[in-house]
Amino acid sequence: MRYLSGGESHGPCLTGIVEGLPAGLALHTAEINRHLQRRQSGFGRGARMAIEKDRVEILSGLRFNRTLGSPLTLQVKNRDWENWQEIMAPEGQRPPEATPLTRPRPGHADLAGGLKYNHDDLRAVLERSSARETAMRVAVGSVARLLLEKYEICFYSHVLSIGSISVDTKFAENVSVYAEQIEKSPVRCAEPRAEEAMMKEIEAARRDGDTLGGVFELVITGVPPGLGSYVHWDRRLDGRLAGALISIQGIKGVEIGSGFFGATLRGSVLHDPIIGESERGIIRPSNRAGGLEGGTTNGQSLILRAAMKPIPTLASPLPSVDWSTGLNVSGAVERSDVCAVPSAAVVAEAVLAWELAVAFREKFGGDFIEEVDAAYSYYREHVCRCLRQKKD
Ligand code: EPS
Repeated sequence: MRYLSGGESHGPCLTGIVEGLPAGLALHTAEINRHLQRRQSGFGRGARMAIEKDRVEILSGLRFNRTLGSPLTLQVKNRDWENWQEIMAPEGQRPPEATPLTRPRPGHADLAGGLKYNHDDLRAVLERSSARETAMRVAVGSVARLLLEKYEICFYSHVLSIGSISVDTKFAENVSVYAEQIEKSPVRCAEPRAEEAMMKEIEAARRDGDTLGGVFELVITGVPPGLGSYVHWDRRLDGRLAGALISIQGIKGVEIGSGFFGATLRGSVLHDPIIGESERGIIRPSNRAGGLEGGTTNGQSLILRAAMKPIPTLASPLPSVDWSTGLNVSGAVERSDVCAVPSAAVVAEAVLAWELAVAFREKFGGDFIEEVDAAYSYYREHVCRCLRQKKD
């Protein structure tokens, strides 16, 4: 499976084309829209989210709620386009009242992008580097997720910290139990004490013209063993999942399982024993590996964490240099979010769903959904047989 996406933040729409889905997969846009809505919510978002009401339209590859096996074209319109039609016009000239953006914001793509593509107006960089692009990633990832959910693979995400405020570890360890609470929380946090403190911290940053980052965690349950492979570096699923996470705007760190903490432990403490039991066959009493060994899923839940830096657009900007005059100035001030960590967690679910679905398709193949079903059940039976055979 593969996909491409296009679209500027204040252009008419975002577009995605997904190729390689099996024919016959049930698909309802309501489910994609539900995830688009989840991405838009969260305490700390800016005024743009009050304008947008992201909804997907399917332009090809679907008939009567079943995929056709042909490319699936998705579109999410930008409501804000109405206010930007002249500034973002695909043809004609820049209107005289549209001042070019020439003060690159430290931490944003502005300077590196301006150098790379030789843009005199850095708006040309901002428009595509903006996290607006993640709306299409969520739409595409939600299609992949529908495929995986058919095989009872479930996705959870929650926020572990915002700024200096962290949740109690018991919440991190029982994410599925707290799923409902997390969905209701404006900061995707199950612990009321931390939720309140996080919101206060975001409010304080907003008052100071500042921004906040944080850490979120993803747990994916029901993953069969054997997705990805150890046989070649680019087939190792840990690399592909970590790459997908770190490609989300603002993500600066990724951990799998025990991650950096695991590096402080001895091997005898860190690694998850393999135990044979007469009732259950082979079991793993712990999951510090985060569900991945040798770049391959091992049948346990996937556990990943990602660290997001504070958003670089600051109402009280840092020093910068004017791109057109070379003079010392302050970075550009644009309408922006104060904290988008809860939204980034939803985006992360989607990008992981995509990578996992790609690996799932590699393993189980099939041009139509019944073929996938057959390959999947054959393999499940094989795995159960193997694990049950081995006893104490
Ligand atoms: C973003 C700036 C803001 C955010 C945007 C990401 O947009 P605007 O400049 O239009 O106010 O709202 O995020 C989204 C539009 C979105 O859908 O997530 C940025 O500069 O990266």
